Amino acid sequence: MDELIPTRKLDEIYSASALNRIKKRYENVISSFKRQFGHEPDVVLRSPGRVNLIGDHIDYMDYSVFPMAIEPDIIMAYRTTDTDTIELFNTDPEFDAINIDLSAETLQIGPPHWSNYFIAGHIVAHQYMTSKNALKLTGLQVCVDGEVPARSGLSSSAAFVCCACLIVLTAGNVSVTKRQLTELSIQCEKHVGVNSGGMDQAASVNGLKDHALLVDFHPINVTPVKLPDCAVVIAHSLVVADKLESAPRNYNLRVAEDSIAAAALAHHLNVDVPYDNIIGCPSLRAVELAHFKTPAKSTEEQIQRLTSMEEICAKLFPQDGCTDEQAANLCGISVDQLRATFMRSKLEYTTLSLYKRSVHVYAEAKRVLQFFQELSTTARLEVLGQLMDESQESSRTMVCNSCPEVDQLCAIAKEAGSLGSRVTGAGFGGCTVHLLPNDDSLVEKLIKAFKDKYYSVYYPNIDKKTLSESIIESRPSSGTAFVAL
Ligand code: NG1
Repeated sequence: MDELIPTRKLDEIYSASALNRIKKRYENVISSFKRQFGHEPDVVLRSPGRVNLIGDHIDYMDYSVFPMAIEPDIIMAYRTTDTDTIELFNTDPEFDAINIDLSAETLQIGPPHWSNYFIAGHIVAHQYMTSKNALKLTGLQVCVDGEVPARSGLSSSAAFVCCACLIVLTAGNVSVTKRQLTELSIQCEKHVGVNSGGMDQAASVNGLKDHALLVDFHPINVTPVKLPDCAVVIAHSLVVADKLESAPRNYNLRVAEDSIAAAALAHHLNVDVPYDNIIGCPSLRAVELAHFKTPAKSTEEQIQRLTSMEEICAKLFPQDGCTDEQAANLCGISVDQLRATFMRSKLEYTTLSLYKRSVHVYAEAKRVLQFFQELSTTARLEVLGQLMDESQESSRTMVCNSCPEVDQLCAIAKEAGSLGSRVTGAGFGGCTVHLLPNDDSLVEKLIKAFKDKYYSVYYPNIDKKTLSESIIESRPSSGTAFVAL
């Protein structure tokens, strides 16, 4: 992670079979840039989306996750100008062009608009440059071209903020390592309003061809692990999960519930934990570390510890949820303190699901370890698939971030021979991920089953383009890079 963001040629980034199409895509980005701004861009760069193989809704509790970068990515081409404006343009007409005024002292996130993700990258890069006394902000002309489906759980937003942050830094003559860009881009989405963990940005920046990535947090670290001979197929449920709009009842609520569960556990176990997670509260991992005092000596011991944390949660928390009064009581604080500490962003709920969420976190953290252990030893696809299926069951029943359409896609996939099928990323709709042996006929059978039993049944009027973009077979791709054309 300590090398500078690389410059790569197209054939180092994309698979051979995609190259012809990709070359046309880049030609289109350059000609769109010329049409819009009257000249060529100075620099072209890209950052990929990601699919998470296993380990969801645990990164913000500091537990390791297992994503891989995918080929669909966001490309940005830019040129610096001596104006006080960022001129943002998107090749997709659904996203209207916009000029952002740079003359104000600091940029502010505005009402919901795609450009907010650029502004978030700009704010974070600007703060970093100020801290390094490297302040040289310029005007920018930027053309964006995205192939990561938005609001689908494949991290289009992370790919976007990684590109935006890198543009502002590079235009200001600041070079960054992969580690620095990972750490900076993790801060971006908080500005837009989602208290996100760091999985997506870590995967986007550090992606490596043919490798999945074990991402650890606190401190952040990425260990590439070669995937065995297998196929990974992604299918979009086409249920659009608007993470920002639904954050108070979905994503941000999960972060708050886990944080409250951590504080309650710390109180119960009589341990001190730092209040330093993404919302300034304790993490469930910090409680585990404080409870066991010394690091586990082996994966087996770590797995046992996680099992015993699960058992403690199951005894401590009521299974049908807690009122604010019960939660405050469990944490040993008043209801006012509970709200002031854990509910600084707006939340919508009837009861707090401390039991379900905390048991999921410890169980899913365990599955990630088992997945990693299996991959690093015998790499049996059936075992990996089984862990993915168990993860899906936990999403469905404990995190409650699956939905009937996602369940349906997983059931169709299992019937068609998938070894493991689950919702990926934040969920609440979005994409599913499926593991198969590397066998073209099996992959074709699966894709046909999705088309016949899902898309043509639930979306009979689906157009060809949407259908082809909804099913992605992707090898692990490389991460953020400047592109040598
Ligand atoms: P996606 O699927 O990109 O919305 C979100 C978070 C991750 C992680 C997953 C759930 C952001 C940018 N990303 O991913 O950090 O928490 O949900 O595992 O919010």
